[in-house]
Amino acid sequence: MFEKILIANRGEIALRILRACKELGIATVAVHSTADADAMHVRLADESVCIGPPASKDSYLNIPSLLAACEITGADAVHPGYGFLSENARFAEILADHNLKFIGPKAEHIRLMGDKIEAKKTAKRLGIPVVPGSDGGVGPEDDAMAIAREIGFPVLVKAAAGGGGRGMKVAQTEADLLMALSTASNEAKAAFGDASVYLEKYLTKPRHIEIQVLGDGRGGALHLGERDCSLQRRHQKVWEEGPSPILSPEARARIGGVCAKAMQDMQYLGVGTIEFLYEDGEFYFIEMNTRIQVEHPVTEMITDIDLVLEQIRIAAGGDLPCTQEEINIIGHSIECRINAENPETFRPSPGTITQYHPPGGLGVRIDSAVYQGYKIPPYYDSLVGKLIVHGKNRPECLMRLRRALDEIVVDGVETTLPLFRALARESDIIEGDYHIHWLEQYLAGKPAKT
Ligand code: MV4
Repeated sequence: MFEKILIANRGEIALRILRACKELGIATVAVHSTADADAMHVRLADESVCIGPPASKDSYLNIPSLLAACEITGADAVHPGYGFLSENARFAEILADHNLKFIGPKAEHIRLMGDKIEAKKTAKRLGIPVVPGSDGGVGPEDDAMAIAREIGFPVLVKAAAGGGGRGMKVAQTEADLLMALSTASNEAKAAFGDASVYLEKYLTKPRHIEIQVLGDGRGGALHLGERDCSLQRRHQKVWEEGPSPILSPEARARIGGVCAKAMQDMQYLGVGTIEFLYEDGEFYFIEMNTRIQVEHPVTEMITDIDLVLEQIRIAAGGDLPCTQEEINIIGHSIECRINAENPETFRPSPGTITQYHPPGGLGVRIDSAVYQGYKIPPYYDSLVGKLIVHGKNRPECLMRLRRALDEIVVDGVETTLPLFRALARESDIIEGDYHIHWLEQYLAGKPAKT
């Protein structure tokens, strides 16, 4: 097992990783920018190193500074959390070159899944159902119109280097196709330095359902059920839950089995998430994330498996925690991402938290790194914390969610709490009847107060 882990992240996920290290008896090194000197992860770690000025590119993304921090503290492994360097294959390789373990998948798998065209080809080869589309990129030499007609309109133009919704364009009809291709390609070139695009059948009202997987890197792999992350705004997840309100145990076992088998075949190492669109009873692969995700607690609550702890054990060469048969989905869990933003305009609201009272009681979990008097800096994401609730079934989970949302106090900054208090009382949400465009439509129908 590792002796000392450097946590190359900040905020709630740095604290989450710290907790797993404590349980495993592993010493911790926090790194921080000058803006985060008073952060909770710095206070709770065994040691801390300042790695640069506030801008992420000069601190949390600064590889030479991170290597120096490992060197001076004697850390033997690095946990990247999510965001920042978590899906940077080069970083994983550089750590290996310096005899440091990257707590994450093999560099080749991070790189493979970072290229959306290659990821989709791999998924298809491994037997994962994909969205009908062009087999690979569509270049100037290809007859894009013929491919699009074959797929059937509407079609979606996606960037190979994209993900998270950037560089996507819908072509409703043939007349839109050439414009959609050039716009998407130009945007992709500007944003990622890679103009490659591909075509897919555009699914109009799907749900976003993702499967959590865990692999030992030696051909052993499990699936841990799904999370329904359909409630998003501008490609930012807002509310995540598991199990999905609309999936049968048979459908779960079937798609989960396909994903676990695929991870066994590629000898995947560590945690991963296989993202699908789900429409009319069918799953369509869109991408795979090779990191621990923000919404991982939903899966932890319904499986009672500590994903971050298992991630660390597996990176150190350990075995999977159990067999597939030993994984049971227990009850229901919902996570709300509480952001320091205006709940109507979503404008960031950094500043000092003047009053803070986290909710408690049976089935209520808060993953957060804030405290009363903490000043949320303006340089990073606006996540104040995650409220995760669990119940023996969805109605009980919703009941506890409403109770916890009424109890929590976060004063001094604007937060998205009023949005969640409203969502938890909406009939479509209570019935589980929503899709990937539901939240934006709901917000559009509720004009901001003047
Ligand atoms: C799609 C799609 C419809 N059809 N692909 C958006 C982000 C990226 N991960 C994939 N995305 C989509 N891909 C096809 N073929 C609709 C979306 C999409 C979306 C997906 C998941 C959650 C929210 C979304 C919001 C808008 C569009």
